[in-house]
Amino acid sequence: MAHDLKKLGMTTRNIHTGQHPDPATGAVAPPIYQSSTFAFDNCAQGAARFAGEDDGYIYTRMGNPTTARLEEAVSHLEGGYGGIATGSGMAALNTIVFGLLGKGDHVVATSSMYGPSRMVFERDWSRFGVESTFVDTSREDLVIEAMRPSTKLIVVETPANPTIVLTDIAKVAAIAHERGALLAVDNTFASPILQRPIALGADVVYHSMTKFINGHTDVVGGMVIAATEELGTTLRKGFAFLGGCVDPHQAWLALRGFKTLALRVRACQSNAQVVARWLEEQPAVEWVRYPGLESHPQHELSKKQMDGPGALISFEVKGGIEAGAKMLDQVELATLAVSLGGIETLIQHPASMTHAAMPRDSRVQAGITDGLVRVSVGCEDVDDIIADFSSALRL
Ligand code: LCS
Repeated sequence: MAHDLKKLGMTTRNIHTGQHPDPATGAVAPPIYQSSTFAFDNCAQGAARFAGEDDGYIYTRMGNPTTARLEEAVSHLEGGYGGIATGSGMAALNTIVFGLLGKGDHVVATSSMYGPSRMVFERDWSRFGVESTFVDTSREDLVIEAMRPSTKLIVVETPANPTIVLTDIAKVAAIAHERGALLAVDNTFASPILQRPIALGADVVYHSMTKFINGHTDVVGGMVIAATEELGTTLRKGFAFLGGCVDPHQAWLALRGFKTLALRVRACQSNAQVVARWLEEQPAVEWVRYPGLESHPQHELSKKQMDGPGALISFEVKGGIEAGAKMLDQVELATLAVSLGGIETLIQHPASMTHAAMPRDSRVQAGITDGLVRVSVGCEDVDDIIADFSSALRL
């Protein structure tokens, strides 16, 4: 089945990948292998597994049958060699850095990315000799200027959190490869339903699975997908020692959520398009950034690189942060909470929340203004979302 799936549509593939009946019992829903360790038939078999000569399971930090289904499913949609499920999106990013970089290596990354993803380079990986430069990766001239002979990795988040700025993946992949570097893309905001970076030239894709992949605001997890077997093997070796594995029950929940990824993403996206257009017409709103609007500076790139503009919108209420905070305090249907990509509408203020750990100067330079509000549009009836925002803006 897995072989033929590649020829089918995205929704069909999403529903069926990783979902084969359990070979032992025929169970249609996958079993949860809630076991930390797996018995060997004899010493020779145990030794063969440790030597990589036998594919069987050893220990859940290294691999688990429930988790493997999720890894197979996500990497299938991403078009990658194999997935590595991690305990969080941060663990996914750190698995990549831990597996690929060392002292003296340099990273070029998107200046407007999830705050902790940036801060872990500036505050933590720098202590281990990994250097980093953050630039607006939507500008190829700035990416080229930032490259050094020691640059081993470019990390791009597109659409970026929370500015919704897009980076041209194919162009940045070419810049990386011409200079002997690799490209990693955070595909959390788009999900593989809307964007498949490996097909555009990325070497590694990663996710906060906490978001669209799981989609129900009840799991924290991450995923790393390598484009090639060689890279996948290197990353998995590092991952086994870094130790950021996901619990099998969490993996099972994420796999259950994943089955409806295409349905959820398209439903959230169609609401987001309506909400973004409505926001743009409101006199109380200063500006709106959403790739599905003609006013987005990279509207054309979104059509070229993505199969849809997604469900994340950023905007600013006239009157800056005070006016924005007033709106956030007044919403009733939308939930004032960080995170995104669930079936419910979430709204938050990055400068004081998700990106608060970044120094203000870096935030402003990255385009994360004090008044920016980010909304992750959910699957509710769109008229109800608009009614909620309308009354919150009026109060
Ligand atoms: N990458 C992106 C684009 C993210 O938005 C996040 C989390 C991460 C990686 C890290 O994933 P985690 O470890 O949380 O699973 N973004 C969050 C946000 O915008 N609000 O709360 C978390």
